[in-house]
Amino acid sequence: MGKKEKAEEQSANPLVAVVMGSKSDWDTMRHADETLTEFGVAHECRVMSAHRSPGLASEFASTAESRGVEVLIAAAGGAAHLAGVMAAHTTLPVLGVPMKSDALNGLDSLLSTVQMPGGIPVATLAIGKPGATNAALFAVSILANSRPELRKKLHEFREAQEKKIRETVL
Ligand code: RP5
Repeated sequence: MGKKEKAEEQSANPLVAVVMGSKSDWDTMRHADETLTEFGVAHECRVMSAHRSPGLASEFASTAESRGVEVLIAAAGGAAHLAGVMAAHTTLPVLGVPMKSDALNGLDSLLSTVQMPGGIPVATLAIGKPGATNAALFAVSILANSRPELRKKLHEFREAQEKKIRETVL
């Protein structure tokens, strides 16, 4: 199967939805996309904004569960309300990824994403690329609770990661 066909197969009936506030977030969020692809998890990536397209954002989150999505990853920068808005409209787990911003280096995004009021949780990851990668790994970890093949892949991933460190020669 070619790369394009594989990507098409993975975006049919997505288990994970990766949403971001702007196309400018893609360079960071492609790391979440790549990680989910590596684990063979069906997912979709979409741009929507809590502020610029509020109708789309609320509609997307409200219908995610009925479409078979099990985990939402939401990335935004600055006044980063996308993950919170997603969480307000669904009881699916929402993983927030704060984008590094020009003005405050992502501290604004981090605080906007993490400081949710009690009752509407957003699990917030690190700012930028590590957050994007870890959000995908966290999503895999959630899905792996009921999918032994994913649990096995996660163990193999960790083993390979450790092997690489052990074999590092300076
Ligand atoms: C947020 O504003 C986006 O998530 C992005 O991180 C930031 C800047 O967006 P653009 O002005 O580049 O579209 O909504």
